[in-house]
Amino acid sequence: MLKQLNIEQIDQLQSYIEERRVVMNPALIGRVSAILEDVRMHGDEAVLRYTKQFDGMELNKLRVSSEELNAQADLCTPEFRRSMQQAKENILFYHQAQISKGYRLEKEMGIYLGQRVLPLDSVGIYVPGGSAQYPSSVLMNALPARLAGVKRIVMLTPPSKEGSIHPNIALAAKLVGIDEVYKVGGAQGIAALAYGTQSIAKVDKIVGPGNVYVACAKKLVFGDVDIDMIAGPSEILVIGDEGANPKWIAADLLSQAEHDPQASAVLLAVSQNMVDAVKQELQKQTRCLPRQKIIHESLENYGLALVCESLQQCVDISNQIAPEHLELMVDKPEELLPLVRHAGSVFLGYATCESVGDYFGGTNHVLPTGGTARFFNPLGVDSFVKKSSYLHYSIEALQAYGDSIITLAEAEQLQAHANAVKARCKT
Ligand code: HSO
Ligand code: ZN
Repeated sequence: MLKQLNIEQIDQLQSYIEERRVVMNPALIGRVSAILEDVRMHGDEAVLRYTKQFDGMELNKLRVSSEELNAQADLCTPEFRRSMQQAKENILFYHQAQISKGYRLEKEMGIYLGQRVLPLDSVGIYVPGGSAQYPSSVLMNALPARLAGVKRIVMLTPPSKEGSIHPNIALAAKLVGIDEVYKVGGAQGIAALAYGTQSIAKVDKIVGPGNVYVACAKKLVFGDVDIDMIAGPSEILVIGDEGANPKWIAADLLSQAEHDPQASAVLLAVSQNMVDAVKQELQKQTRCLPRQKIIHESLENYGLALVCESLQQCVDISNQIAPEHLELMVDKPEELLPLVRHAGSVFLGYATCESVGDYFGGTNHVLPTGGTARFFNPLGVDSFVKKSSYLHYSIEALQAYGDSIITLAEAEQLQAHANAVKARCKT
């Protein structure tokens, strides 16, 4: 199930990963644009019409009442509630350190200048429906926004078959203090967030994963609002040394393969024995897994193994791939970490399986995929702020430096710019 490549095929490995980036063909773009335009023109009426057409739900209002939210959240088990609470604390602990305050610099003659960091006013979190209900993602998206100081955080999620919202999602919303929740999904939901309707006020930024329609809609509304990123299928790359347990490596590869038939699981090892042992384990463990159909497909498509000459070479290859998640299943992970240049999030040592980070450890699980860890960041507090600069010159300072400003303005033949300085500098 794990295809084995040799070192000469490394370019192939990279294209395997990159070909999984979400592709938007003209037909898809056409369909999604039509929905966006319809919602922009007709508001709630269009949203309700699409909800009937795509979700088979005839709703008369989109907003989830607080009674309904509470009632759904009350259906959760106490264990789930407690675990979510612990995860929330760890996520807050990690992200608190990301809060930045801006800066102010002072110079001679009363000159000062600086940058302020300001929260976005409003953010919409999209939560997909269907089988992939991830309450953990609600925490990962909303908590950094809260820490950034965003006042209005709203949640959109398609109605379930019963016309309600999933209890675990309701509990997650309550835990992060979201009370504005709407039963809307798909491109129509993204349009409502971007342009506003009679019942949903528009937001400044839309975050959260979704199907291809949602991804395409987010791409198309970018510019009218900000978006987080276009999330591709999950990826794990494990670097294992001789001391790593093949059972654990296999378990971790499977943990991401089970997400999606397009998910990718890559093993870089330093011996053929390790690759063979992991392959055996994969077969054994997959037999007992409920999502084995998805796993078979994803390992068939994007399950790869490679034997390298050294750990250094493993890291070099990993840097070329820029995986979303990188596990360093090695004896001295801190020695390898400084060599890692491109990875969304790195998991250090034998015990730290990716699941720790997916749910609990505190680092964010919204990460760049498809090789985009070369230039994109994990979601964080920074994703929910914008910056604004300021500058102050005293008249004395302007008179001291006015000539230089006038020279630069006149070089660009912008006389009015020069005059604005001259008017103040005349004695
Ligand atoms: N590994 C996923 C995050 C997730 N895992 C959510 C479980 N639930 C995205 O990288
Ligand atoms: Zn996961």
